[in-house]
Amino acid sequence: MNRDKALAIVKEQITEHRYQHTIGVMETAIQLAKLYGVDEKKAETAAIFHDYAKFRSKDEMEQIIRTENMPEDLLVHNAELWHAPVGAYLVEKEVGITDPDILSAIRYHTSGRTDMTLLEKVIYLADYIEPGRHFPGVDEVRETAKVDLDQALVQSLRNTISFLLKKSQMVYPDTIYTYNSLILGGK
Ligand code: DGI
Ligand code: FE
Ligand code: FE
Ligand code: FE
Repeated sequence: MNRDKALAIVKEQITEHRYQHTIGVMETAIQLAKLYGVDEKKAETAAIFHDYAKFRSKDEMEQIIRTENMPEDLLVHNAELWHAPVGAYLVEKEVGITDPDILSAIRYHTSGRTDMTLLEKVIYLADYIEPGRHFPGVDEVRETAKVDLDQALVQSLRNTISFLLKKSQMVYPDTIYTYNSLILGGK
């Protein structure tokens, strides 16, 4: 889809602040795609739509998770996780994007998964390091992202998992599996 059309569609769904984040993710994802040999157009489209469902109500998201047979374990974990798989579903249904690579990059942009594709990794990382992000440790991940995609992912997962641990929040198993699979892959 044409970039301006895609941006106009997503702008209707999210706040101005989230829209600025989306632009940052788009620009970062294109840079990473160039660097790591990923389809730039797919990276652009996945980035633009990655947070499409961010402002849907919990009720609507829960309904979709149940009726579309998404992993039910999502429902006992943090609701922050829901907008990713629900977003992949709604982007296909409402926007008409059918490319499975793009949809899976949206689906796994929050939790990650084992054996992520390069496009999934690019979107996951772009979401974490786009210029509007100011987490502790993000600058280290930005530097690593220029030289080692997997190592940058490991660092971002480590930061996210320890952030959740410090807040005594649950950690979704797929996030741990993602971390483990990257550590294993690096050996
Ligand atoms: O939607 P964004 O804010 O751009 O970013 P995101 O889709 O990566 O959502 C990250 C949020 O999800 C972050 O505030 C942490 C929260 N979260 C809660 N439980 C988990 C989790 N993130 C991961 N990766 N794993 C969890 O178990
Ligand atoms: Fe998100
Ligand atoms: Fe993320
Ligand atoms: Fe995001």
